[in-house]
Amino acid sequence: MTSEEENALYRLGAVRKWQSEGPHLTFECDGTARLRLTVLTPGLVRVRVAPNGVFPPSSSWAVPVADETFGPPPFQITETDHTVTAQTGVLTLKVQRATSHLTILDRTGQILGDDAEGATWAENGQVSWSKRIPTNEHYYGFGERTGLLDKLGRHYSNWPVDKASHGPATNEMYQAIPFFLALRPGENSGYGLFFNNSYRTGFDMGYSKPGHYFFWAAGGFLDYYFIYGPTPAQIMEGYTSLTGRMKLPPRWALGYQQCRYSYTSEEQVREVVREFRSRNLPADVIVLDIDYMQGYRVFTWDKTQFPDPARLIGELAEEGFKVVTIVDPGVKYEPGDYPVYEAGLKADVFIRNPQPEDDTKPYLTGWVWPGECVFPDFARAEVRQWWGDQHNPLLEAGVAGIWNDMNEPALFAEGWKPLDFPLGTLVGDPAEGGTWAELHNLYALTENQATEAALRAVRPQARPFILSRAGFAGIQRWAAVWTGDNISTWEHLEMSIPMLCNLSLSGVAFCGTDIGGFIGNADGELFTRWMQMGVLYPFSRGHSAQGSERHEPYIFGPEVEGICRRYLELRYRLLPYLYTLFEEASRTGSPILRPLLFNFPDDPALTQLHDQFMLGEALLAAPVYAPGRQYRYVYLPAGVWYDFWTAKPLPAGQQHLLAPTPLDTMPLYVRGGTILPLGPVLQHTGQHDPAAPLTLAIFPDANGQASTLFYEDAGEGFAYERGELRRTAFDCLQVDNNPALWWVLANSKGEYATGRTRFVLKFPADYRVEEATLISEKRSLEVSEDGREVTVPVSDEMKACAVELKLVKTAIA
Ligand code: MIG
Repeated sequence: MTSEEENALYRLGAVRKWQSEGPHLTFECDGTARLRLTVLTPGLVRVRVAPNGVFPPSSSWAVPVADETFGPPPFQITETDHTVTAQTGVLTLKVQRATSHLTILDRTGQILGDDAEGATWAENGQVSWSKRIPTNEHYYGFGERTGLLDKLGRHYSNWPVDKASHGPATNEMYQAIPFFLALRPGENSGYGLFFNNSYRTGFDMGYSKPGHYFFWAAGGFLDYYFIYGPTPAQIMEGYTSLTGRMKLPPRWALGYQQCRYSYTSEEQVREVVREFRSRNLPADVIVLDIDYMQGYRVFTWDKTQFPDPARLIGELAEEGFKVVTIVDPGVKYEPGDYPVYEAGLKADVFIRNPQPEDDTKPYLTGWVWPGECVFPDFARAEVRQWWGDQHNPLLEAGVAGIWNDMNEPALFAEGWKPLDFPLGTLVGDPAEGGTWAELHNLYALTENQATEAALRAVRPQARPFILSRAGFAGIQRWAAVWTGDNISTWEHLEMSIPMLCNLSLSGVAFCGTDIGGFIGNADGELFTRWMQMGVLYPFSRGHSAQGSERHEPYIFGPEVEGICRRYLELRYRLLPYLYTLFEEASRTGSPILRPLLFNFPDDPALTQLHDQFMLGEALLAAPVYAPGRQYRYVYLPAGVWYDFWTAKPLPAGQQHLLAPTPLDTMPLYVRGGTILPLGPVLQHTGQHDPAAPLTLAIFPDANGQASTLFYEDAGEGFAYERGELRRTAFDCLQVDNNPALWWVLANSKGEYATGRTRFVLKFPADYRVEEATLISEKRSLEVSEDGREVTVPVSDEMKACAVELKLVKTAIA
């Protein structure tokens, strides 16, 4: 900020009077300034300051739900000479009369958010808000961020940019999500803060002033949502109740996807598909990068290299492959010759140049792959409609999903110097008077909204799959996200864990990084380790840059190929579990991939742990991210744990163990108390067969109990929204505290007829089943020779069943 003289700074000052109306508690402060607290739910409070007394609109691009939709929850107001206090039942909101500063406390009186300088605003439009950092508070989320997990002491700004070859110290990335979680491990304290402002914003978490954090914006409103936890899961539920949740994707999008910049011809595409299938490397998708287009003109096909896209896509479908194509927002500026440009010109959809050089070029331009380009103004509804319609040549050919790249937007001046549009450029609905300063951050969000509408319109029965590089808070409503142009190095492999953890904690559950690394060349070892980790990314896609060596899993020789096959098979076996996690994320906003502290917020040892992650509640991965590693340390939190690969129990948790990590092994653990639903190995999700036996791998906790809530539906379409789904609670428990007598119970709800006819109960290595009976039919069940598997046939209509087991716990080597 400039000196105070040139740029006078203002604050709220003293409370003159206050009034409450519905969910709002409004304070009239010095001059025209007002402070408003809006209690949306007892744990969710919107806090706004209006310097001129006029508050921002009730909803925004990021938060489409209006305040009114929450319905006013009751809160009680008490006053003293010094304070005005609202009690919501969960939170205490205390405003100091002298300063209008706000302190938020939980039920036990613990201070959560505590204004230091509070809100300030400056002559030049900058706004900021500062609060105190309590001892032992740590910060997570912040969108797409490089570096380590915990962001205490860091500072960041939010402005999507094309940041190829980012490193640990990079600030702005492709995604801008002004949201964070504040957690105090072990102290049952946690909240989230969403700064509802689409201008360039920033967070300074004790970097400039130890003991204080502040958030600022270059313009716009002082408007944030305070989202009480205290658990990370509750915070994510609250945050996504505002900014929205991922919609349940089609099952095929959970399969492995293979990409390269680029597969440049039909023949190359066929060859890659042949290699995958002939080598039994499971995969669902092949991705076409920019070279499928004619001269990089968006929404065209290069008819020399791809003479008959519909036929090609049809052939690939027979092999169980879907096609996803890249789309760039820049439209080649090509008067006369390019129908997309001509149509856009006619419909007046491009971002206008406030000072055009001459009448023939009323639009702002920038250089991208096709040369000079113009850019649709996605903040206008009619432009989104127009853009959606342009997808027809792709969708008619049978393209299954869209990959929105370069949508920060990335553009260049002649000579490939990075460029941005002037901040004062008028964009969006003219009635709203929006400028590029306000709408730049929303460019990708609104583009993806257009893409999703187009996919829904053309294929009303298909769930859209969209992948986006840039985005803003709420991007999860429309698209999956990958972390852009990473590098084929061990450092980038390691960094992908905290990056995806923080992105996941920013509402983006469907996320991944380029497996193998995009820029540069992975060797076989790096590629192997990346594949081991990457099959657990929610979005699992291999990719590599133009000019790099090929990066398909069969390129590096038989050893690497064999290991990759085993891990791709692991992903496909995990699909029943993964799909359940996706459904949960779409309903509650829980991340799929998460840092351990998400599941164990009470364990202070996890505050900074960046090199392990959880997949849901049940799986803990400790990948290898350095060359030549024969062992790695693994931290297991409290509880009972099992080695996934051997199903052997491990020494009690809350300590480190040293895990052997030969090249073919990524340490993977299962938390005691869970039942892991596993499917058979598939080559692609088209082979999904609900009648195939579902393996229920049982991992008992210390009391001999385990459970899961397993989700199924058709994997495509929207019938699940009308109840065609099935949730089955599987519970395993000891009967009468008798360690030798167990029941496994299954109880289904929902209308989806699975046709499932068999379950296989599978026990850890230290158990032996001696006898198993299907209780309802008093029928004894088949037990495998090693005593660890019991096959349970169930009839189609059966929604509940119970199996009684007599088993012994054995000593194992
Ligand atoms: O680097 O379309 O991040 O995944 O392969 C140039 C070509 C533009 C950037 C994307 C990358 C993609 C590439 N694109």
